Amino acid sequence: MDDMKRDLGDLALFGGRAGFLQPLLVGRPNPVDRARLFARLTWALDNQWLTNGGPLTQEFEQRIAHVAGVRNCVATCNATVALQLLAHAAELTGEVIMPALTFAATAHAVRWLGLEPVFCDIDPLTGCLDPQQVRAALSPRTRAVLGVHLWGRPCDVDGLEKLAADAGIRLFFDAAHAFGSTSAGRPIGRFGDAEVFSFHATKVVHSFEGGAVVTDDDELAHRVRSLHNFGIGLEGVSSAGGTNAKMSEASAAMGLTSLDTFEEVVRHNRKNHEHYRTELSGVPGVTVVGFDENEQNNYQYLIVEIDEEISGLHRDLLLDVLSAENVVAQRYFSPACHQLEPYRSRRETHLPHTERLSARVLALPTGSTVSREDIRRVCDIVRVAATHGGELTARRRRASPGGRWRTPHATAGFQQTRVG
Ligand code: T4K
Repeated sequence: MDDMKRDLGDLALFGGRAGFLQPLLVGRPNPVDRARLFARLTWALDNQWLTNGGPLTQEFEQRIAHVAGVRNCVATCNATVALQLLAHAAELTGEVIMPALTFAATAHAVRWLGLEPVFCDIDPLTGCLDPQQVRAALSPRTRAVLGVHLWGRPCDVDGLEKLAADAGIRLFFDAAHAFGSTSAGRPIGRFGDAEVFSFHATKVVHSFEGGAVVTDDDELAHRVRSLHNFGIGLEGVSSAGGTNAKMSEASAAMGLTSLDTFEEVVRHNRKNHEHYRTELSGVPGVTVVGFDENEQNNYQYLIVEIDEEISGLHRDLLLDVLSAENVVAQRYFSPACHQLEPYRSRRETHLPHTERLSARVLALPTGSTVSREDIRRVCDIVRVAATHGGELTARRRRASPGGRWRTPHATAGFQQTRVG
């Protein structure tokens, strides 16, 4: 008998054999060439310069700046702190307008500094900030707009740049997802006053943990560089002081090694995206979120949108179905930030487009460790669940009347514990 799933009874949720023996996770780090990584680490150890702007970090910064098409790159220990450095460097006070459909880090970074995130609705077609909605959200306290290139899809950068210029406010982009993406053929990294990349382990290029501020504003870059190193080098008295947000040479060694295979990883991700589209075409109520074919994208997130009205299947129930099969999907991003504490109880905010999309999206596994066969199996599961969505929902309701679908933390139990 083959392993194809054809009916509800084949699903692990209803007693069938799990589709995967080993967990298949969203966010698995893309493997790197270990010999190259170890050679770089050995070189750093021999060089006896392990952090504080060492040669590997400088090389990493140059290569990132090159891809982003900018003059300046300051590598940092993560993207969250990079966003904070920018806010400090720009001496922001008051309100920062941003989308709610993003990872909590975008909002938390700003709030941690005593600034007020003001959540604004998105363009339902791109999932990114809608300049018209931003205009409506401007107040006398607005000092900046922080756009997010969601899943690597670019914001309306021209619309936001015009708005920021008209309003006389700063414009920054959280480009955590968008390394290597373009907008109208121009690389992400050069828009607004500055942009921030993440090189977290789950990202298309990673340095274990890491981030970077990229900008063509030399003065801003100088301030960020000083602030990320305790404020050393800032002329006069800076109200911001400074912090320690430097990238280490070990992280830079990983970042450089990861960059070496960046194009290969993107090619693999792109193929994965095509496989998902082919496998899921015609499955009722399931749409693979697409990318503009005329632009470059890193395809690091594979997002599906589940329309419950068509499939009879709620996104959260699909998450449970997949979890029972050992497929760990992620709700990127749900709840949206304005539905999360500490924001929810501070200000009542209704963002209809954000709420609608947030309730429907699910990230499925991709990356260079995910094969075509893995995708075929994941899509079998999704197909069975969506084509029998109504019946599946009814069976689940009977099994747990009034129950919530969601498993509390999808990754719990999938980390390895090292002993000895
Ligand atoms: N802005 C935006 C728009 C962002 O998406 C992020 C981060 C940031 C800013 C802040 O960037 P950093 O300060 O982190 O540089 C993960 C990542 O930790 C986070 O970096 C990322 N965005 C976010 C979208 O995803 P969680 O809470 O989902 O992490 P976790 O531990 O549940 O892992 C996610 C998946 O990856 C799981 O399936 C497990 C898998 N995984 C994870 C790690 C760390 C692995 O297989 N191996 C690993 O080493 O946030």
